[in-house]
Amino acid sequence: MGQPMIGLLCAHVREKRDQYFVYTTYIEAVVKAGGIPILIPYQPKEQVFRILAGLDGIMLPGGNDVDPNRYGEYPTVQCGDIDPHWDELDLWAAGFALERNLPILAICRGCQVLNVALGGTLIQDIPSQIEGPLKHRQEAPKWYATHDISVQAASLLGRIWGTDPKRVNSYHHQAIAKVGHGLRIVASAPDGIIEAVESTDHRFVLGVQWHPELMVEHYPVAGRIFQHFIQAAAKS
Ligand SMILES: [Mn+2]
Repeated sequence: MGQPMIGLLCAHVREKRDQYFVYTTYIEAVVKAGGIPILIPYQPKEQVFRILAGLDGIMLPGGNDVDPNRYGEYPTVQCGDIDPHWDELDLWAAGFALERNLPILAICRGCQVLNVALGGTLIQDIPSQIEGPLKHRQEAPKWYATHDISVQAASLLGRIWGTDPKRVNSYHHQAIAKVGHGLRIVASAPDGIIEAVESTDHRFVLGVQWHPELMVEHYPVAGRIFQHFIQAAAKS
């Protein structure tokens, strides 16, 4: 069994930066866990599928807001930047991986994309839509864990992360509202915000709302997410 090849979907904000990119922290976390990262930029769908057909798992990284039109809503005034091509790329990849039962690790925006790919909806802006929210867009250092999550014991995440209250970092103003088909909530913040979901129908489909790739240097538990993901991909 060789090292698994992991597709990382490139960010793309055409209006702001004329580039496709994946932050180094995601790439380094995959490499450190024993995976081979393959960066995938926007291009015609058949070509994206052809690349994905040779891979063992995909990672959906963090980033912009998903276009609310993708889940049947118009953008509210608090909705942030959206990029239609980036949404297309991520949703194509998520759909492909779900159909082929390829392991998916979905982080922050990725977790939201995964939910939308399965017919779920999003809270477009936590501070204006939720009563008494915590600060989910922290201004502490990026690696620093600021709010607790409670994790379901009998779950993939429970086995990886443990169920003792463990803090996570938080860089999101959106979150899952209606949970997508075949997903279940496996972690929540004290204010009720959904912090992780996983598929009940797949080998390894995990979405986390925090950023474990930014925590790995300081919190060993964060690295376990990548190790388990890479182990699952190695069996593809
Ligand atoms: Mn949070």
